[in-house]
Amino acid sequence: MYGLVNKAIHNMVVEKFGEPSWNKIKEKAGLDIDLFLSMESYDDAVTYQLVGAGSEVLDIPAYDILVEFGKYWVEFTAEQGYGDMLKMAGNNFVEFLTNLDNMHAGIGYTYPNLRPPSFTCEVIDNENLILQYRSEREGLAPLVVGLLYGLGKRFNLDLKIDHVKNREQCAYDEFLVQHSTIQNKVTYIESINESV
Ligand code: 1MF
Repeated sequence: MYGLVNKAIHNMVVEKFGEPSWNKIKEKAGLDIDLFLSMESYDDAVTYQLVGAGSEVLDIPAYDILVEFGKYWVEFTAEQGYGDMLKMAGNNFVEFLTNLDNMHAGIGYTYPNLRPPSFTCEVIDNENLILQYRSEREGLAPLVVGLLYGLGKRFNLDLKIDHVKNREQCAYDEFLVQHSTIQNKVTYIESINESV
């Protein structure tokens, strides 16, 4: 995977747990790398090693690390030069998910080492959709769950995610996603207005 991914893991760990934790994780993962270069290709094993070592050092299930990382990725890339690209990909959740393959195709055009996953988004009704996720890489469905939560935050949505099919059974993962606008903010502002 492009170094940008490992760099994001590095940033997340340092931000949330501090530099000493990162150094322990790097050591446990057996990585002799000072800094990841965003545009360089690294073996996927590096990323899996980081997640595995992170799980041991921080005593957090690998599943949870992947979910947290998915959430983090959406904000990290928005701040690290991909903000315009993310804006172009869609003004709302459904539009964004529908455009993901096009977005990856755009990056892959310039950076041919990209091995993007593929997503199909089928709208059921206003608040429900089915997302299919296909990838060359194994074990990253929890990362997709986190990416969805990250997008939920970006678009101010409350999400309920059911993992309804997995690639062990049928070669791809499928998620049933219920998305509804978070009303709390408005209610809060109204209650302020009422009390003045
Ligand atoms: O093959 C890859 O290296 C790769 C890296 C990241 C493929 C995909 C991605 C992005 N994807 C990560 C999960 C992959 C899971 C899998 O392979 O099964 C997340 C996709 C995504 C989903 C929801 C919302 C946002 C998402 O991503 C936004 C995004 C995607 C790719 C990039 C940035 C933001 C990106 C940009 C440049 C890259 C690599 C990825 O490479 C560079 C970096 C700097 C200079 C040159 C190339």
